[in-house]
Amino acid sequence: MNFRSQLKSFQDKFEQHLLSDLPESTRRPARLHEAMNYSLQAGGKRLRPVLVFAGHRLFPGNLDPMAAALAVEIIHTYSLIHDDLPAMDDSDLRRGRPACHKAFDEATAILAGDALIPLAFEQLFSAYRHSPECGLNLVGLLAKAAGSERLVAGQIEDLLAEGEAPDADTIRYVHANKTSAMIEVSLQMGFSLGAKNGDQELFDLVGEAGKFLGLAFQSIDDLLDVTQTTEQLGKDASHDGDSGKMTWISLLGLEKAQSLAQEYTENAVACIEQIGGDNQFLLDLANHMLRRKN
Ligand code: GRG
Repeated sequence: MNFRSQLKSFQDKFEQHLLSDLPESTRRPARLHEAMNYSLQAGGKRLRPVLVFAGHRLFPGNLDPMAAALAVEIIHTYSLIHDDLPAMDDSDLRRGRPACHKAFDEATAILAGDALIPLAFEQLFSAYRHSPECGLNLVGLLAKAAGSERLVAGQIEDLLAEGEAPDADTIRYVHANKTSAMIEVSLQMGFSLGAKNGDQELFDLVGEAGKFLGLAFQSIDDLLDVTQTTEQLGKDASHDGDSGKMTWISLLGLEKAQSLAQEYTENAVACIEQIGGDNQFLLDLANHMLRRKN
């Protein structure tokens, strides 16, 4: 299967499970489940689930990575819902449609995000309870990546830096945590469900690949914010400049920010080559991410 067909096949399989494995919108309290499903089923690139599958594919094992893929996308979706709130990034548009707090209301959006967090861990519990050592390991990895020293750390430093003069240390910290944390852990969770689960050196290398992929992804996200339209992005364009965000572009300018994205991708590719295994899909994905337009 070529890269594009494989990517589509991963995305399609994931969408099917998202429809069948999660609480239905009609289940009481319906407004809450409706809001959770509204945001979860709004499409999106499903990059993090694809990374779980790609991480698993490196050295495949017997455990199904689907629940891990659902768990990371559920956490990612909660973070988007909360990020869009007026108290944070104040965005009206997400994944090509009104943000959750616009389609419902702020209180419902906060609660939908809140309810998604335990739902992610419940997925891991249900799917991997018969392999408790592996299941607990995944719970720990995801909890740490989503916690106060990674995802939430990146988010608060990003908010605190708004309007400040850009500096490289802050930008790197924010990107490494707000963006790379979830990308890293997606690859590592997939890898941990595979045959080389106990290999610490490989696990660290997989994390390193994820870190660079995340740094590249965020640099490109910042470039797209200034080069693409709202329609192309499915979220508000020129948002970073409007809200005084610290980005590589504000520090280095467009051209240098573009070279940095290229450099991070090359670093990711070097790690992925060193990992070995069935790494062709992940290599292709790294290059695909560099060329993305939304
Ligand atoms: C609220 C704790 C908390 C964290 C929010 C996700 C996030 C952190 C902020 C959103 C803004 C942003 C630029 C985050 C960096 C990560 C990122 C680029 C998220 C968007 O991910 P995509 O492009 O979105 O993969 P889709 O919709 O395709 O899933």
